[in-house]
Amino acid sequence: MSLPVVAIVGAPNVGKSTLFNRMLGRRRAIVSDLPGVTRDRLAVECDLFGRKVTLVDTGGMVSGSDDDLTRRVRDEALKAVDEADVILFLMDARAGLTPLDLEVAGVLRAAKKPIIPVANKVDVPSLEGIEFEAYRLGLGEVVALSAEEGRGIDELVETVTSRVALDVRRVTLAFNPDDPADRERIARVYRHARVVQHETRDGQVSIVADVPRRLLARLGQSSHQS
Ligand SMILES: Nc1nc2c(ncn2[C@@H]2O[C@H](COP(=O)(O)OP(=O)(O)O)[C@@H](O)[C@H]2O)c(=O)[nH]1
Ligand SMILES: [Mg+2]
Repeated sequence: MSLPVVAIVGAPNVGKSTLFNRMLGRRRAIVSDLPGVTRDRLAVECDLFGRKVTLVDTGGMVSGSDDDLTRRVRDEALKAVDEADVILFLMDARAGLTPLDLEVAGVLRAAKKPIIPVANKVDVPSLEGIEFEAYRLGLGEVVALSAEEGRGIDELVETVTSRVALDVRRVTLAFNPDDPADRERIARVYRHARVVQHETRDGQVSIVADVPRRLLARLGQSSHQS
């Protein structure tokens, strides 16, 4: 659970599951023309240009009256804000801003988490510029892409990795390789951090690494900041 969590949030049918699959590079989430077909929140470990994250597709069942729908979408956004380190706020650029988008934006704006507004369904160059409406939300630079056609995905991944990187600390870690608990910690560092330098001296292992903040706490006393 120590990987940074990147959650895809937004109103039904904006293309969250399509983007999720596209970022994973394989068909995992259930995508359908029918709104509300994704039954569960899906969380999958995902390698974004060498940076491992947990990617979350949100948006479970959405049915019932408009009031129910608004409540469910708001609940999903709140959950995502709670769990995620970075939030991809997806909108359908071709539909323009909808009341549901505004609802989600309201929830996200209150959160002190990095938000990347994304305008989806910009399938062809002639549609470029259609994302500008999303700038009205005042959530910062909008990434335009087409999850279905695979346009703009690399740019999005770059933006995500730069935001995730904000939550990384460069630390020097000292371990005793004779201690099984320390050996487990070393393995954890290699799994979840970017190792910059590894030295063994006087029977001690010294590792300089960019470590996600949330992992730091779990490495215990053998870590200290450089
Ligand atoms: N034209 C177009 N359609 C898309 C794009 N991304 C998703 N869709 C379609 O939008 C519908 C809803 O997609 P889905 O991923 O299930 O949306 P979700 O409810 O937000 O998870 C499906 O019919 C998708 O094929 C896109 O980039 N362009
Ligand atoms: Mg879905």
